[in-house]
Amino acid sequence: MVQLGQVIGDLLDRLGVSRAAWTEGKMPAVTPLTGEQLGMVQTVDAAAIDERLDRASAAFRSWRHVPAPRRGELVRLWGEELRAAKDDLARLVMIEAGKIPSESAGEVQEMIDICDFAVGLSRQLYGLTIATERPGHRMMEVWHPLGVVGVISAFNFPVAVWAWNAALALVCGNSVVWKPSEKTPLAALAVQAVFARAAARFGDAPEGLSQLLIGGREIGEALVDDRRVALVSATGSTRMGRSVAPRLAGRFARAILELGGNNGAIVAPSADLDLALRGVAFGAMGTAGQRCTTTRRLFLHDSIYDGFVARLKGAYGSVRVGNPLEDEVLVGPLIDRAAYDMMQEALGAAKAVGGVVHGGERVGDGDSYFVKPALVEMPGQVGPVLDETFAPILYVMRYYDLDAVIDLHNDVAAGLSSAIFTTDVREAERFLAASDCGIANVNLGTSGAEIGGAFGGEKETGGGRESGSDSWRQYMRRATNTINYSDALPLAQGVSFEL
Ligand code: UN1
Repeated sequence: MVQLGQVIGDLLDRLGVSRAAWTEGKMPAVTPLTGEQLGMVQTVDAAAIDERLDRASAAFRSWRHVPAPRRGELVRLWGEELRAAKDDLARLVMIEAGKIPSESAGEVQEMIDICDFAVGLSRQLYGLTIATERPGHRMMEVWHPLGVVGVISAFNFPVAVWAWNAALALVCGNSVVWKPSEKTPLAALAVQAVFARAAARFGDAPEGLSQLLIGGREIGEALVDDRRVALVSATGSTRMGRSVAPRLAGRFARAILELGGNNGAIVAPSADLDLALRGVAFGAMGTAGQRCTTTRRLFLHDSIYDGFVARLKGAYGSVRVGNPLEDEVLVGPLIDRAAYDMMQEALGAAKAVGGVVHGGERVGDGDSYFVKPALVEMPGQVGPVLDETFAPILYVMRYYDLDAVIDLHNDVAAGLSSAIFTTDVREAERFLAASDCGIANVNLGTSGAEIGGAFGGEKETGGGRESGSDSWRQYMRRATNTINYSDALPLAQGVSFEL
């Protein structure tokens, strides 16, 4: 126990976080690896939030005038600093969020990737030139910086999700205020310190360009309700989104919502079953089932059902669960006791409606919550299968007809990620055409998206898109400009207004 505290102290010192920030505050920082308290983090009160939003507004007013490629230079330096700090940051994410080493490193890599993407974007924030119906006129659209961007992030991707938002927001000319999860404040302090190093090297970045607001729910609420914040990008539960969305709509602010997922995968009769097994295993058990893209529902064709379930049971039985500091562990802890309780509740509810549960038991005791991933054979898509439980539970169902199973697949509230395993091109295309999710994959699992595509989902997942493709547009406002370079004044639609 003492050892982990020592490790954290060394890591945070190296990453450039002041001791006071995490030892002299009121909010406990806890590791799910042991339940041990690692520090007491300083939080912000209402007055500090107000003052920081003023600073963020001032930073925006100056940063918006910096040419976009120059703004890209700051993000390029940030990417360099992240590369230098990658190992330390990954270790911190491992200790604070409980991820295994390769997933922790992967998360930091995702930050580096989005920085690279954003640097390229900083020279590609194009608008269109549009044909006009009036002679001697030119019409074009121009993208302008938006304002202060608020980011609310979750414990399960404690650093990457902020970076997806911040890297784009910054090249687009905005300032950023970030409310990290109360479960992962140390990672937030660390990546903010890394960013500060990049800003110092950059030289003339405005003070307050990227700020961290650590504390409870009231901070999220302040961001949502404050008219100085032009856009709030919020990742979390659908319940959270339901409270945030109408408040943002009420003041006509922009929202990017990344809410719950209830991701399904179909294994068709023609599937490469070895590949499908690995895809499903990572999708369902990876990150201890705590990704919004985790595979939660598995539809197996009747012809392969028995054999595939047997192999899955083997994989579930042999996967190493434990402290990610130990070798070969693939499944780390749940984030806390509440997550464990919710998992057990869902398994109980599954049994009550005829589910047959394999696994799901707690491993070890004390203040950390490790569980064997659970495989639940379900008689149908009923009970807890309809809801997201943020834990490693995979509900398995049998199907006979592809169209019917695609309908069933779509018949849940969330619409984030989906997958089919098949070698039949018709089946693959029928699935891609019909899946109602923001992400639909063939022959790979539901999780582990690259940053180059737009990330997000439909229905109760919230509709937002982050990271790649044209997600940047949400962080800018579009102006349509029409310029008359003639000496006449023709009106559109042939309207005449002669004085
Ligand atoms: C999340 O779980 O909140 O596609 C984000 C993935 C990761 C991001 C997940 N790139 O699984």
